[in-house]
Amino acid sequence: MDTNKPKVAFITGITGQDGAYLAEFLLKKGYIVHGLKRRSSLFNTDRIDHIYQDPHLSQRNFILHYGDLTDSSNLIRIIQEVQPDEIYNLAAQSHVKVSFDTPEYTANADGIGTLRILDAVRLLGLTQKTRVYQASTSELYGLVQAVPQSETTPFYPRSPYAVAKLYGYWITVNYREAYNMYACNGILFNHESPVRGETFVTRKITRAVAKIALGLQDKLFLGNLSAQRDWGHAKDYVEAMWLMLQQDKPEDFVIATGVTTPVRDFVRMAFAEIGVEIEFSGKNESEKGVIIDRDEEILNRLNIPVENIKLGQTVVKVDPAYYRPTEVELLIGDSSKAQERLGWKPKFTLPMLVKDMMDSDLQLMRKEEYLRKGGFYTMNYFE
Ligand code: NDP
Ligand code: GDR
Repeated sequence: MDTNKPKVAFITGITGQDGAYLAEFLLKKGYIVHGLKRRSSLFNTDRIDHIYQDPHLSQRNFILHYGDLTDSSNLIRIIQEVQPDEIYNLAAQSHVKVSFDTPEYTANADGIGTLRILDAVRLLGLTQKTRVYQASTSELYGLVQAVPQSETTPFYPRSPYAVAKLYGYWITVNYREAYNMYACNGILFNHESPVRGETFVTRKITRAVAKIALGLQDKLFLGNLSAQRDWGHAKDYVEAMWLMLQQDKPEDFVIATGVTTPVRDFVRMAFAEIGVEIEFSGKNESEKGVIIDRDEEILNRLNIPVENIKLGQTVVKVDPAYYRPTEVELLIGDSSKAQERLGWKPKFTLPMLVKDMMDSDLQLMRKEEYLRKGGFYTMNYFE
């Protein structure tokens, strides 16, 4: 192999949280990055606009292709054209709650979609050239069998999403064993960032806290506050994906921080970032979070009007509409194999992650506040 030639990567799910961080990471390493993007009636490239390159440039190292994980011929054509050294299969219907509403589509995209990628590599005779990373998940563990969860902990998926990902996991193992492919699963625990999808719980919380601070919202409705998650930062986790494809032999790895936290405490931490203390009382559906203290020095420093933070105000309520028919109550990962073999360890702690997300959402909501105040916020195109 010509060692001076830049490596070529193909990322599915490039418009998502991880796709965006990974694309940036690989470009910095000198890769030529190709990405799969779905056609959408509105622009869906917000997260990668900063690295977008004009297609009219004669030389580009960042190239997007229209496609979909449910479309085999499209995937085969792109992979044939791109001849990637590495494929990162990150595309998925990734919302656990939504998978209960769209189980068949989720199985198609997340389960069979993985097969389509692996089989395209096989059909094109690329098994000895192209390495494949599969975005597997801690949701595979589901109903707690043992903690902390490691590569040897039995799976017990608890949602159509997790069941689809279970297929993706095993078909990756099977193609590795059957066709001697370099294919591996990263069993990643929850990872978040300022560009996390807005309907996942952490981002829903940081956006709402920022809006409450600026008087743009008065309450946040959540589901199960007792669920515990092992939350890391996406920036750290995409590095682990890359490391998994740089080894002598393909293996599966758990990527996690080893610290677990209830949703309720994430809420407390997000409010603490703006100098607000929350107390929770009540149980299950009647549980609520009330402001019991505020630090005016922090509020002033952040330029948050004190009158927006009312002592005794209920800011968090439970809405059972956000409960899942079957829930995953406790996730805590043991990433010692990755630490030993890949030399990977997370740089971000949970407090650092919460601060990063809160800083970013406060800035974002200030923009929204400015637009609202200026009368630019709602434009009715149809009047
Ligand atoms: P996101 O939901 O942010 O991104 C998902 C990406 O997949 C988007 O680019 C989306 O496109 C694309 N996509 C969805 N359906 C299809 C389809 N049918 N064909 C092609 N593209 C599609 O997810 P994350 O970045 O957070 O996660 C990346 C991967 O890692 C996912 O597979 C997820 O299941 C898995 N994972 C995530 C974890 C996490 O905590 N973030 C933990 C463990 C695993 P569009 O922008 O058009 O919607
Ligand atoms: P998860 O993430 O299901 O773990 O899947 P999510 O942030 O959606 O939920 C985490 C926990 O919070 C509870 N919860 C709520 N969740 C959402 N979305 N909205 C709420 O209002 C709410 N209230 C409480 C949930 O019940 C759950 O227990 C994520 C996704 O990124 C998957 O793709 C990935 O595989 C796993 O993480 C690891």
